[in-house]
Amino acid sequence: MQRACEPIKASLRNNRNPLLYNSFLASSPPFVAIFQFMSKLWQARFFTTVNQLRDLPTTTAPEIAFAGRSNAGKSTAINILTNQKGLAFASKTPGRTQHINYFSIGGAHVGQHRKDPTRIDEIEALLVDLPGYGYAEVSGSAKLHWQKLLGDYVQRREQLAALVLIMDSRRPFTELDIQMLEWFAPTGKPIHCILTKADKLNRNESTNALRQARQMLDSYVDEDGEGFPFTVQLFSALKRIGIDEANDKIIDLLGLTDVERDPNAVLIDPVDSDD
Ligand SMILES: Nc1nc2c(ncn2[C@@H]2O[C@H](COP(=O)(O)OP(=O)(O)OP(=O)(O)O)[C@@H](O)[C@H]2O)c(=O)[nH]1
Ligand SMILES: [Mg+2]
Repeated sequence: MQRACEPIKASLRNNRNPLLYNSFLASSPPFVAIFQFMSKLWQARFFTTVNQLRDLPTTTAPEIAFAGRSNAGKSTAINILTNQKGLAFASKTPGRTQHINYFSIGGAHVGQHRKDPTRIDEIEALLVDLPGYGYAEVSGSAKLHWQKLLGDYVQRREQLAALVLIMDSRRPFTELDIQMLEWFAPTGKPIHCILTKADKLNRNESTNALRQARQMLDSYVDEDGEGFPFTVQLFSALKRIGIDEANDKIIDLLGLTDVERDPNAVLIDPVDSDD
């Protein structure tokens, strides 16, 4: 079985379409038993986009939101983690993600019928790409609208299992990042900080950035002197640093079980550097 499938497998790989490739594996049960390699996050597909809290989906599956300053690399991180180049719209122009974009995991026959409707009751988890904050050129009223929307969303959304706070490793914990952290901390839910663009730092700078971030997070304690469930890691979409660590953390925070990964799986090309 393994040998018979090899030419088809190779041709699908050459197509560089992980969905097609995965669908082939999914449709070949004996094969799957031999090669189970993709992350569950690779199953992500666009679900919906919303602009007002009242339009948030009525799904009950746990969701994890990617928050951070505009241009920090949220959309890029989603693309790398889902291994889909164009899933979340990443761009050199700050302020590109202006709506709340939802991507679903589960509820679809991965890649087999790309356009088949997602079965809402079968969705296992959702990834949420939030609009970036701190983008200077947004008008005052639009800024207020987004700030209120983000604050209300992270504080009130019950389905939100955890927050991924994406920060540029060269300038983490800006005033608005701290505001986001302090909005969410009282919920008692975990925050996983991802220090992106680590390719811009040398080894020493990376070590320092991580240590300082840990110190910053450890400085938060509740009224009983207990720390918060905050974690941090380095990440680079460009050099593929920290991708497995982020994947495993997100899978865990969403309560999913990942499949074993194959080191030969087809990966999307690295992103363009922004500067
Ligand atoms: N060097 C480097 N550049 C990166 C990395 N991640 C993202 N970028 C670049 O940073 C720019 C912004 O990335 P996005 O993912 O669009 O940022 P965003 O946080 O979604 O921005 P908004 O949608 O405006 O909130 C793009 O040019 C990316 O290619 C990285 O790890 N290293
Ligand atoms: Mg974006």
